[in-house]
Amino acid sequence: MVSQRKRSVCPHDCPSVCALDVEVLDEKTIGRVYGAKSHSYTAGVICAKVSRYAERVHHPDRLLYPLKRVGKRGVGISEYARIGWDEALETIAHRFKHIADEYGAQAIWPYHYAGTMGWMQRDGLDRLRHCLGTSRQHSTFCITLADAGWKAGTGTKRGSDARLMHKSELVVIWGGNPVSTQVNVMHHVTQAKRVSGAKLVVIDPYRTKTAEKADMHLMLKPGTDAALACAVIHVLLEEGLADRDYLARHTDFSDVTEQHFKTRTPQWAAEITGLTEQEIIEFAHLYASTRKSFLRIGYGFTRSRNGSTNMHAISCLPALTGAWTVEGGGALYSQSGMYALNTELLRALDVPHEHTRVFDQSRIGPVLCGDDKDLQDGPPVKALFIQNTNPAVVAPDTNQVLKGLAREDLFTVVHEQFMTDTARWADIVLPATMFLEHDDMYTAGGHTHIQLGPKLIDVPGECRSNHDVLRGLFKQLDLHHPANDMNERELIEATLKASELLPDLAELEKTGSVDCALPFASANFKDGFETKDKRFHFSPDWSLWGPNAEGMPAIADFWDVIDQSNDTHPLRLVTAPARQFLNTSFTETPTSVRMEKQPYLLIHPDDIDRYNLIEGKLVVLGNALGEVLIEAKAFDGVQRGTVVVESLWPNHRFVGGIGINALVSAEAGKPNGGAVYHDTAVWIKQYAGTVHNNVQSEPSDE
Ligand SMILES: Nc1nc2c(c(=O)[nH]1)N[C@H]1C(S)=C(S)[C@@H](COP(=O)(O)OP(=O)(O)OC[C@H]3O[C@@H](n4cnc5c(=O)[nH]c(N)nc54)[C@H](O)[C@@H]3O)O[C@H]1N2
Ligand SMILES: Nc1nc2c(c(=O)[nH]1)N[C@H]1C(S)=C(S)[C@@H](COP(=O)(O)OP(=O)(O)OC[C@H]3O[C@@H](n4cnc5c(=O)[nH]c(N)nc54)[C@H](O)[C@@H]3O)O[C@H]1N2
Ligand code: SF4
Ligand SMILES: [Mo]
Repeated sequence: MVSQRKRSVCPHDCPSVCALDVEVLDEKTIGRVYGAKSHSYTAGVICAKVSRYAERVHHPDRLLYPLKRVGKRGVGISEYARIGWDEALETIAHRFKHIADEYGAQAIWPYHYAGTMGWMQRDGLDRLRHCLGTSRQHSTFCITLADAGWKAGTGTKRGSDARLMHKSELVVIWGGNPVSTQVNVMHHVTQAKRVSGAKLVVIDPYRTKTAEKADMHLMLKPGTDAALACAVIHVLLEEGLADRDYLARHTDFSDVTEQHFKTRTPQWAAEITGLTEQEIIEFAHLYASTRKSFLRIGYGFTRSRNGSTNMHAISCLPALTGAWTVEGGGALYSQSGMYALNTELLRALDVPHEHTRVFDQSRIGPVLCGDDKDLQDGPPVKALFIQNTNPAVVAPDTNQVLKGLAREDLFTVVHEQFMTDTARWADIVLPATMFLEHDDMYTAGGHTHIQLGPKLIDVPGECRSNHDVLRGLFKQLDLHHPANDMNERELIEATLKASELLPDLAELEKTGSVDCALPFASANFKDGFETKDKRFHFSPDWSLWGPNAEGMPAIADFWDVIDQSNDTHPLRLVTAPARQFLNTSFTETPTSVRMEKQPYLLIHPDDIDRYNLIEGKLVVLGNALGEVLIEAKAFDGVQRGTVVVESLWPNHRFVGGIGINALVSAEAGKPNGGAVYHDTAVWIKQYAGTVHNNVQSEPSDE
């Protein structure tokens, strides 16, 4: 076979959802991966880690056969023996039936997240939950706090088309680090600079690679963004820079709102954010200088106990200047709410399921450890069935998670591509296909296309797709659902057919990608927001967006419920994404690991002196939840009192064997839950032990 370029889609959990051109060398092998030039959002740009995907697909450590554990829990591949699929599925079905008989099916918890964003492979697990009557999952790792905050004002989850950024005169990247986390945004920022002479503002607690490119970097304290937003609103109102007409016609702005913002002065915000009054006023003036201001909003500032309120306060800004009314103006958090995909068949929503309990995904530690409140008077969890996620590393409160996974009476199945920190605890490990080895369909957060990712190469070893594993398991459990009579393609076809306003499979297949963008007037809410009164809400009804709205501010405001630093815990920790990893994916590929080297703590040089630390040596970070050993690196791109660890390194990459989420609380953000990854107060001290080499040798990285 002659090498060919074939169209695909990046399956990873990244808003860019890039259209890919994959070099297919033969039936089994890929070469380099490129961004599709013809795609209007991807525009030929993708991140480096995915361009070298051959390292991941053809990795020597890929799981290729079903395994059963014959040795110790938590250790790794040496403790497993190869088995056949029949034995694997029979064992799982047998144990599930046994557990369901003894404790009820709700003692089984199918657990998943977004290791792949393909609808077929990611969301099919709901069918098992619904048809077997197991416990369900409230997914709270990522978007929950942000969603509630954005919807509180706008009533929906969509925003301005990022492809209009070339018309913007000001781009504000707020709480995101797209150079690392969604590189395509930077392509559109470059267009804005070139075509419209745009200025770039970045708002982030540390000098990220994105902040290095900014005309203005506001380096505020983590969790304080709402104070900055409120002070900007104050300046605009006080100095006559607000679009009063827009406020009157399109929002719920009132005298009470006006009085509220009178008290939110730059001086007030300076104290909370650690910025100077001058910086805040300068930013307010810049924001007011043009309506062609594009807010590209990330997740960073929402991963705090007050995360939803931070998002809501920031989402107020375009209403102040009327930026929504012009092309190149407005804001984008995510477009994912604009696709009217009908998932009833895929997720077996037709099967009654409301009676079963729902666990908070981020509270897997307390759930497995038997927390009464989490268990909701139901049986303990006796079995886990995990797809597309690595909770031993990514979930909050690692000590609790590992304690739970270590339970001798817990039966754990992990369906994975690699022997992750989570898979090491499993009784049965199943080998999973990668995106180039199965069919799937993708929608996006950063743009407006629906895309098809077809199977391009042969399946290695005995890997099976999530969909196929579910089909096999249903059979063994004597369960039936029409979705299991279909292969992925048939299920995609049926799903599209049942969805309004979306193309059919034949149309999708023609180019691999169909743009579902709304006309400008709808996209920028000129014909109304999706609230009841069609107005943007400065005073949201938080109870619409989650059950725990008590105490949330009545009008956009800084909500002081974060884990503030104090005398015993003087530092605030941010656990931002590392550039060469994607969550824990790519922590197995040699080039990514080589480039990231090892876990580091970024800390201000003055704090190194203040806490008598030695740069380049191990320090201990700790709080009531745990302790983490990590090497300190002096870095002046951060305020004193803030420290940053770029993640998500596997636990075994830390000298103490436990990673950064050991310090992150499993407390649920309000009003609807949500993990608080960047909201942690810690103490620090020099490590007195003798271990200095932080990189453990692992065969996978040689
Ligand atoms: N400290 C800290 N913790 C965080 C974050 C942070 O910023 N800081 N970020 C949080 C966020 S935003 C998120 S979304 C979560 C993400 O956490 P995860 O969803 O756990 O992370 P991923 O690495 O994206 O994917 C997990 C696994 O899915 C597997 N996988 C991929 N495709 C397939 C497939 O088709 N089938 C099967 N069976 N498996 C597959 C991959 O091999 C990978 O090991 O982490 C959260 N944790
Ligand atoms: N390379 C790489 N790319 C990724 C990922 C990855 O792990 N690595 N993860 C993927 C996933 S699942 C997601 S959800 C997205 C997330 O991507 P982003 O939207 O970029 O969000 P975060 O991961 O939360 O963090 C981004 C930035 O927010 C900053 N931040 C933290 N706290 C605050 C705060 O209180 N205020 C402000 N203003 N900023 C704050 C952090 O310092 C960081 O630079 O990226 C995706 N892309
Ligand atoms: S930027 Fe995001 S969507 Fe694009 S290739 Fe990289 S990880 Fe995938
Ligand atoms: Mo995420």
